[in-house]
Amino acid sequence: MVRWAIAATWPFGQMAVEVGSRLLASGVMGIDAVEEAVRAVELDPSIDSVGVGGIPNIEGEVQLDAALMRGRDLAVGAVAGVKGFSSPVGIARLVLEKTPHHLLVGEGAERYADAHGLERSQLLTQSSLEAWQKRREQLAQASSSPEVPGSHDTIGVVALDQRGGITAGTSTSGLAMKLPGRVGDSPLVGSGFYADDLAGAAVATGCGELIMRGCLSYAIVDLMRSGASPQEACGDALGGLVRRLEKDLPVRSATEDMTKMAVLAIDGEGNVGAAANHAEFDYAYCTSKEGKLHLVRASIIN
Ligand code: SD4
Repeated sequence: MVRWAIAATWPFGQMAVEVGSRLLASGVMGIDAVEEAVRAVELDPSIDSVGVGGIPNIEGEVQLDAALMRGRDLAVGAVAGVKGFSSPVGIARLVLEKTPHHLLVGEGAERYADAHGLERSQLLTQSSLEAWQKRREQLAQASSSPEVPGSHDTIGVVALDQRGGITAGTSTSGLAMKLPGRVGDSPLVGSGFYADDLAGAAVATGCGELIMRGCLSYAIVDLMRSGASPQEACGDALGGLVRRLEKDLPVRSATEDMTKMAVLAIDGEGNVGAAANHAEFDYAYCTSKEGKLHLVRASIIN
């Protein structure tokens, strides 16, 4: 029997899984393990799509989105469009634990973090500034709206703890060169994340505008509630959205960042599944059964 399990999006999810596995093995609650797992990625300046060193918006400012969901009581804490804090997931945790609300945005979230003694910090690094300058030049040269390569990636973590608790967490700087105030799927319950102890948890990464059209994470958890495995639920939910959108958008075997989507899910037995509409989605996972970190490429949905 699997006592605990954790999975995270993208190769940088390996760091999250390492941190989270240690905590889950020691018996902490899933929400603590997921918060710390997400935070490890947020604080690493070399990861250019999350937290410190994240991709700036079109005006050169880093605006972050993050969330946590506790499957025991479906409680949510989320923040959107937050500037100047290295770990937005920490603010999301405060929202979940200490407010009657679920989502705080922009200045309100920042003032709330100040009031709880979280330190302000500089998010723009030399390399994120240089990447922004380069993208700005590309945009200026292109006649129509160009594809901005390598322009997004969310850390999404799902976990099962030793008490059977299921948690989901996300954090991202969102799309490169987004308009100030643009919010993606990552802090939106049901779109970028969902967790229910009675069914499982899911997180999404990719183009938030498309992910939210399908409320993808909720759709996946709902399929698991009806008996689908995480793998079946991810494939069916993402496949359904792709079928729904494909006559208007190039979402099948997507090659452009603005049409790429990927999802990752876990159930109450620690089974993990994933799906993507492109061939580049890797995810990391570890369970108590083997105690070994795996990095796996998700198969592309057909
Ligand atoms: C967003 N879904 O803000 C996020 C970005 C992302 O892989 O995950 N990209 O739309």
